[in-house]
Order: sequence, then C-alpha cells, then structure tokens
Amino acid sequence: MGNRTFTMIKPDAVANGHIGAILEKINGAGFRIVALKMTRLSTEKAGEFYAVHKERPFYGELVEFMSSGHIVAAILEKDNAVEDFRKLIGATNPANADAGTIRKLFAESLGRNAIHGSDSDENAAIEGSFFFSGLEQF
Ligand code: RTP
Ligand code: MG
Repeated sequence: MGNRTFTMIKPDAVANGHIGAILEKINGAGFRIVALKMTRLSTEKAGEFYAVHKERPFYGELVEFMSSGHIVAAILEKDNAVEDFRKLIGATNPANADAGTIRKLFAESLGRNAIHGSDSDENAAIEGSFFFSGLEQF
C-alpha cells in the first residue's frame, strides 16, 4: 500500500466535460482511486477548504469559483503520492505547466486551473477527511 493524496476536479473541468479524461490520466499514472464523489461546495465550505489563503488577494475569487459548480473529490493512493501527483497536475498557472500535465491539457487559466492536489501528507489527510468519513477511506 502506498501513501495518499487528495484531489478535486474543479468546476471549470467538470463543466467542460473533462471528468473522464482526467480520471484516465490519474489511473494511467498509477494512482489507485480510494474514494470518489461528485458534489458541490457552498461558499462557506469552499472558504473553509481554502482558509489557508484567506489573507491572499485572490481568496474571494477562489472561493467564488470553487463554489460555482460541481466538483469531483477523490482520495488517491500511490507510493510518493503527494509529490508524484503535483508533478502529474503541473504548475499552478497552466501557462507554466509542462506538456502532458493535467493543467496544461485541461486548465483555462491561473484561476480556473482544472484540478487541486494536496501539498503535504498532513494536508492530504485533512482534506480527505473534509469530504469523506473514515468508513469511506478504504
Ligand atoms: P491547489 O491548492 O488548488 O491545488 O493549487 P496550488 O497548490 O497549485 O496553488 P495555491 O497556491 O494553493 O493556490 C490555490 C489556488 O488559488 C488560485 N490562485 N490564484 N490570482 C492569483 O494570483 C492566484 N494564485 C493562486 C489558483 O487557482 C490556485 O490553484
Ligand atoms: Mg495549494
């Protein structure tokens, strides 16, 4: 068993019909999908999820965008999951993302960048538990 990361397919990628293609990239890169759900965040829940950024100038825009449509939340498992998944999704701004990364392929812009990936093992656990109960995390 590898370790875990958490991801969200963001409202832009869901609205643009990229759920299937993104899940294929994730499986193709060797991640096992441990838990998966489609849901929608209220502005309150989106604000809580991204609370670490609440002093940043883009926070309001980020919360508005993340609550603007459905998202797909998932817990993923693989050796070195957090770091390998950040490589698979590419740079935050798709203009700077490497060819073949999920953001290069599917993101529209810095603000509408298709997918989230946890930035540490600790945050992966916190974020996974934000969406999934203990019983759902097998
Ligand atoms: P994420 O948390 O969504 O996986 O993205 P990330 O780690 O690559 O980037 P982070 O620094 O955590 O920022 C969270 C999201 O905020 C938006 N952002 N906008 N306008 C701006 O300068 C700006 N900077 C960041 C991005 O959509 C980013 O994914
Ligand atoms: Mg981040």
